[in-house]
Amino acid sequence: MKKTTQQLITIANTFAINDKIVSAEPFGNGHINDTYKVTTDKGEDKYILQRINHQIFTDVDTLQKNIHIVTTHIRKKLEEQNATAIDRKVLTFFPTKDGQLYFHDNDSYWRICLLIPESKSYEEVTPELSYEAGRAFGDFQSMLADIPEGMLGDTIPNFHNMEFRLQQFRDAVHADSAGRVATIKPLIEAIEQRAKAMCIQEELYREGKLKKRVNHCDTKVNNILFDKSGKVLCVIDLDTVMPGFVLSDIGDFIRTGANTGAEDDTNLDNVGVNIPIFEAYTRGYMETAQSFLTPLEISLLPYGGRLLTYMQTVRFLTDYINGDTYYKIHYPEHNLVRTQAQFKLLQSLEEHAEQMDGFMQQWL
Ligand code: ADP
Ligand code: GN1
Ligand code: MG
Repeated sequence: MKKTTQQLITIANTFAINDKIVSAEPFGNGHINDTYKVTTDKGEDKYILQRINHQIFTDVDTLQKNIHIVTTHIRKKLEEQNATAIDRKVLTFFPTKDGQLYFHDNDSYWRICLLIPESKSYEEVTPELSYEAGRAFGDFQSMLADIPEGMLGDTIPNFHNMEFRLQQFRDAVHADSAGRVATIKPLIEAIEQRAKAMCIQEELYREGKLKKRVNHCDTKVNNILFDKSGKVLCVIDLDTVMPGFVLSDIGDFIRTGANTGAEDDTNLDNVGVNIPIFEAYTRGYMETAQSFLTPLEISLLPYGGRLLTYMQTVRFLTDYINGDTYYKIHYPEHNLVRTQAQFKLLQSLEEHAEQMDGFMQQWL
């Protein structure tokens, strides 16, 4: 249910913050949660209020506990490194006045954190920003590497499990609940042709050759905050931090940051891989992640870009087939447009596979 500004203000004031909130307005470009910037009576834009999408994150308790563990863990690491301005480098969440990690108002779940001032998220990056992002996500993974196994729950089970995503896709095609399957046969075929080659992570895992690590699992370029000088401040959007395969995190960045077009570009001529962005990200990432990656993981990093782009093609098309029940859409065919743009990017990544795979040789 949509909330009035007054209702949002009342919700924000249920949290244990030392400020009086007087206004709230929509903020950012996420596809999942509802994000608001809230302002205090002193005129400061000081907090981010979010309604958690509990149709998608059905276990809000596990979700908020994960975020609490992850942010506390990173804060401790930063303190040990004597880092300065820690509140700009890790998200700071506030409990409710009665000590809960979130607030439930009968129809929705809410949380509040500090808005990181003078920060910026990008939909498009330069090679310089990409290099910084690579370093930041490598750092992020290495800071979380010592979280004991079993401590974090799966906020969305099988989130980046390609076999599972294909199963959901095939179920959707079979049910054809929105009557759209007949119009998208070539896309369905293109997905099926690649299905086996895109499930090698799950196979390698079963063979004991690939292990799980704590990943961010949504390393879209707009989930990083930069400062004015182009240095990374903070990794945000921690809903999906959970154990998974390491390729997820480089993959989603290549998918979003190293795309010459937009995720939902209507002009497919705009869409393709931006090699300098890929190379800059990889260089930054290898600087902070090389110490914990295995040679197999290193050699597969560009495959991660193809995999996550393929996975997103499958997920957008599945949602289109299901009648648009998952992602927020801005017009009726939006999920189909997103699918076509992702598929075009996938084809471009495939054309450049040899070159991108070859780039990893310097670390092998
Ligand atoms: P979603 O899950 O819907 O993508 P995000 O948590 O990524 O939601 O937030 C959406 C956008 O809001 C981000 O891309 C970023 O621009 C902005 N944002 C979120 N948290 C903060 C914060 N603490 N400080 C500044 N900006 C933020
Ligand atoms: C969603 O929340 P947001 O917009 O950062 C999605 C990701 C997709 C992405 C596609 C929980 O991310 O997995 O890759 O959209 N998050 C969830 O843009 O499904
Ligand atoms: Mg986001």
